[in-house]
Parts: sequence; C-alpha cells; structure tokens
Amino acid sequence: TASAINTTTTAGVAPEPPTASVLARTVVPAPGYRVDGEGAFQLDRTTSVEARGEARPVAEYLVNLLRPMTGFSLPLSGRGDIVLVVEPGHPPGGYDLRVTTSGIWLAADDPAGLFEGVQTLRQLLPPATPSTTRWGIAATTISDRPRFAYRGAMLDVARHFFGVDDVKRYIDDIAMLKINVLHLHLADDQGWRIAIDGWPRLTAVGGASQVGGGAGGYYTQDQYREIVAYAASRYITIVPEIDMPGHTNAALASYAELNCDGRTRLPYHGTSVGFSSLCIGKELTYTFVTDVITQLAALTPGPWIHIGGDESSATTLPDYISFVNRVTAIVAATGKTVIGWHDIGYGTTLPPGTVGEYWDYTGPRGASSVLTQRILNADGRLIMAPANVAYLDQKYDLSERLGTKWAQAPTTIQEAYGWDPAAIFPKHGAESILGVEAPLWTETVDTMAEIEYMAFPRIVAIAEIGWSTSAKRTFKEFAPRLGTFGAYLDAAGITYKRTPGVPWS
Ligand code: TNX
Repeated sequence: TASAINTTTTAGVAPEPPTASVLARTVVPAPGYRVDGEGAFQLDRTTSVEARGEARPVAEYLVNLLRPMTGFSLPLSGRGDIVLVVEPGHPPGGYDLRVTTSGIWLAADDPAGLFEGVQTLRQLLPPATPSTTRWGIAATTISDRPRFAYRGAMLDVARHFFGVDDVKRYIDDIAMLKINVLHLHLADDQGWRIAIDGWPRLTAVGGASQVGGGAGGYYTQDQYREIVAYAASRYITIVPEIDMPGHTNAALASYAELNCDGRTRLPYHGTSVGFSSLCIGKELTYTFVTDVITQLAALTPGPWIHIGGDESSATTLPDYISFVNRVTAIVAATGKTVIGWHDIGYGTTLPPGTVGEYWDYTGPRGASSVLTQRILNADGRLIMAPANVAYLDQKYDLSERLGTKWAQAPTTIQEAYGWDPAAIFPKHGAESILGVEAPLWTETVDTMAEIEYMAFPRIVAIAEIGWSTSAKRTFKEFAPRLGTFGAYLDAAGITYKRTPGVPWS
C-alpha cells in the first residue's frame, strides 16, 4: 500500500513512527506529587522489562497483567525499557515513577511499595486495547506515598459465604486501589466459615447454612492458607475476625456445651443482631477461644487478629468486660496485636497497642466516643470505618434492592468522599490513626457481582482517603478521575453503580 511504501526506507526496514502525543491519564487514589512531561513512551512488541534485585516478583506480576492485555511478549530480561528497582531512598510505603519518551523507571524501598507503583502505572495505560499497535504512556514524573499504613476492606463471609475464587477476585479488585489489608469476618450468628482442628461441628453444623437458609460453606485450613498466600502475592495482609462474645449463634448451634444452659441453639438464617452470647462463666469457653485464636494466629503471617466484640447485647456488662480482658490477653499471648470493634473500649486491661475499629457515625454519639477514647487512652490506635460514610452495605439510594439503611442511608459518593479520618477525634493526633477500612456486610449480598456492585464506586473514595496525602481533597477534583476509572472497571468486568454527580466515561 502507499503508506507502506512511504514508511519503508531504502534498506527495507520500517523506521520508528514519530512519537504520538498521548493523553495524560488520571489516577485514583491521587498520587502525592506529579508533574507531566512532553511526549510519550510507546509500549510495543519490542518492549522488554528489567527487574533489579527484589523487584522480580512485582515485575512478573506486571508482565502477567500486560501480556494478555497487549498481546506483546514483554520479555523479562537483563536490560529493559521498563525498569523496576527495589533500592533505598524512596518514599516510605510508596514509590517513584518516571515515564519518558525512552522508557519507564519505577523504584521503591520494598516490593510492596513497588507493587503500589505498578497500580499507578496500570492507570497510565489505556483501559482497553487501542486501535494502534502501540500503547502510548504520557511522560510524567510521580512521587507517591500512603497517608496511612492500614488501608483496609472488610468482607463478611459469614452472613453469605463466598468461596476461595470470589475472595481472590475481590483481592485483585481492591489491589487496584492500593488497599493493603483484607479483613475477613469469618464467623457470625449465621455461619462459621473456618475449620478449627478439634472442633469439627463448627463447620459441619455452623458452616452449613447462611442468611435465607441456603447452603453455606467454609474454608478448610489449606484453602485459608491459599487465600493468605494469594493476598500476599498482591502485598495484601489478611486480618481474620472471629466475632465474640456476641454474634456467636453458629458456634452455639454447633456445640451444646458452649451454652450456659447446655442446650444447642438452632441454626439462624435471619438478619437480627444482639441475641447470642458465649457463656462467659464457663472455663470451656476459654479452652474453645484459645484453640480458635491459636490456630488462627498460626495461619496468619500478618500482625493482627480481630476479636469482633460489637453489639454484645445478650452479655451483661460485667461479663463483657471480663471476657474482653481475658480474650485480649489470649491474643497478646500469641504475639499478635488485637483489633476489636470500638466496643472493646469497655475492657479494663487492653494490651498496649490494641486497635479499635470505629464504626459509629462521623459525628460520634455518646457511648462510641467514650469507648473509642478509652482505647486511645490505653495506648491504642484506631481504624476508622464510620458507618454513615465508609460502610459499603449502605444503600446508594433508597430505591435500591441491595443494601441496608440503618446508618443514615442513602450514602452518596459525595458523602463517602467528604470526610477526614483525623477530624473525628481531633484531640488525638493523626498518629493515633492506623488507617481506614471499608466494610461490606453481606446480609443482602449473595453473589460476586453483588459484592462488586456494592463496593464500587464507594470503595474508591475510601481508598483515596486512606492513601492520598493531599491536604485539600475536593469532590469536584475527584469526580472526573473517578469517572475515568469507570472505564478500567468496565475493562475488568466489574459492575458498579453509576452514581450521580460523576462524569462516568
Ligand atoms: C452492624 S456495625 C454490624 C453488623 C451488621 C451491620 C449491617 C457492626 C460492627 N456490626 O453486624 O452486619 O450493622 O449494616
């Protein structure tokens, strides 16, 4: 063809086409520092990737993402146009990224920071295959680091059970947003979802059903290890939660002897809370809890074990206090740090460093405020998950089928974005905050598509609040970046709510 003749030199070799100008793409969560340059790097079939030192696993993750997307071979070799480096001198927990017309350089102190840099790089590429044979990446310089160490999502696998493949998919979903903790709510009134050696009825009976009465399920310890390892390959730490002493009907239905009256409870398929309690005065209760916590600690490479502790309305206050004191000590004896919902502030001997997960509203109401400050005064720290803005189960609008509405629903995307974790208990400095979390309770949620629909886009707002160091975030600035990210969600096959006020692409 004429164009082939025009671009062929006398030697018969096609010269490099001139560098196309390429759109500078936006990123969520917003990077801390960014200056765009001139021109673009053209990713094509000749591009190679180089990993220095400890960068190798992250480089493999990157090429495994890009190869199917682009169709290019992207060899991992000793010299590359894309260079990934682990070396000292970069932002703590973050990375430095430079895209020029001749290459891409991504560097971090550790592989976890490098991995977060790869998530940025993914959003600098087009969301889907372009019509050309080259993928243009606009020149830019980014230096980026997280505001908080703990950037969490929680999935309730107790109310409805979700298998290993669903959890892996959710891990990949949240990894895009630089979320680095997945908290699994492993037991509640409606289901016990993790095998515990010596207590087989927990899963055989307690794991058999779920909300609505359908078949439940559970993870064997090998399956759980598989989840932990998959998460680790995405630099995500799994936090296991066994909710106690309330929210325990599934255990009480499994073993008669865990009940004060020695009678097994019936499996529960409804959605009420606050009616069950472990038997605080029985020594067997602590044998049981010690077995559970010791086995969970052995399955958990991360530093945290979550003991729940919320809504224990069927436990007297003195009993609750003695239970929390005793169980937090059991966790501490394993070497792990305790996390509990802020209700554990009733405890009077909380181990130093105990983490309270704050779930009341952005405007604390009486008790929650007192309990949370007791945790802080006991040398503890906080994970902020205020229900009226961070809960993923609150309805987008009241006409929605999915979700609940007790926490001031509807929760708009503007509200989910428009709060500051450090402003809720302003007398305590930002260093008292370990991070943020977006919990997804699943009373109404039963499929992977429903998980994603409830999570997206609200979880993008929470992820940016956890990551972005920007002193002045505004929804007006966030909205177009979120709208652009919609195309990446589409490309990943993620169904999301096209919330009003966002220019969805
Ligand atoms: C409250 S807030 C709960 C859960 C429910 C959720 C539904 C908190 C720590 N517990 O047991 O699933 O509301 O939104």
